[in-house]
Amino acid sequence: MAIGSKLYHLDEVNSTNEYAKKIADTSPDGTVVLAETQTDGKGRFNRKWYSPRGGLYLSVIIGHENSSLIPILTGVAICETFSNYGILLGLKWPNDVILNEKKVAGILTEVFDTKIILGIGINLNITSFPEEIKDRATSIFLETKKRFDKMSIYRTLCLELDQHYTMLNEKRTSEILQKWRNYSIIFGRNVIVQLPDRKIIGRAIDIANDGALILMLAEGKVEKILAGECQILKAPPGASEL
Ligand code: BT5
Repeated sequence: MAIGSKLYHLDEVNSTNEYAKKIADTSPDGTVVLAETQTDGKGRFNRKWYSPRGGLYLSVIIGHENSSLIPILTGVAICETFSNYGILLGLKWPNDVILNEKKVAGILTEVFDTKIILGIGINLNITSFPEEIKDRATSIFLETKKRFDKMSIYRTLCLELDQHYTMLNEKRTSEILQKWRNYSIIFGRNVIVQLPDRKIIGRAIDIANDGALILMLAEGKVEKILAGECQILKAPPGASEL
């Protein structure tokens, strides 16, 4: 079933991902939960996602497949959605969508029973951010001074998600990865990656077929990172921020 052919459009909810989990086993794949605002929007690792009115918050219920490329194809679908409106977004591994060096959208994929719950938060018409995140977060409105029709963006996003999900099912992963590379803002930049047990510093050089980040380390060794948290370093390696 096409993504978005069944839609639960809520005014307020704790988290669209949580709501989607409740209806997952009785809903067809492609079902979307969309909310105007979330009272307990979630980021990764139990972090909070600031979700005032004006943003676009949705979760898609999808059949469980190899999930590692879902965040990758979702990032591409978000970028392609906005390029239809003349806005060039960028991608930072693994799940950040960036506009003018700040985070404008985030992706949270959760495996739930036999399904994947794909959560997407896009800061669309948000006019301000709390003090704690205002240096790192921005909205489409703040950067372009234009307000966009939420449902029109939503419909374009569903089409893009559907198209890229079909590509994944048809095993056209190299096309998805190539698009991701084209939108990436991290290649050639020095990054610090937080792993559960340590930090790695290196230069981001590519993403692998499974969506892993490939880093070139100072010693010349190449390291593949399957999951982690990546921050772009402004100072050169060896400087104090490290
Ligand atoms: C993410 O987490 O980027 C995933 C965000 C997914 C949100 C969607 S909304 C619909 C669905 N339902 C949910 O409950 N969640 C999903 P992470 O990489 O952990 O980023 C979270 C961090 O980004 C926070 O710790 C803050 O520092 C920052 N942050 C919080 N709210 C933000 C916002 N609206 N825009 C930009 N940055 C934000």
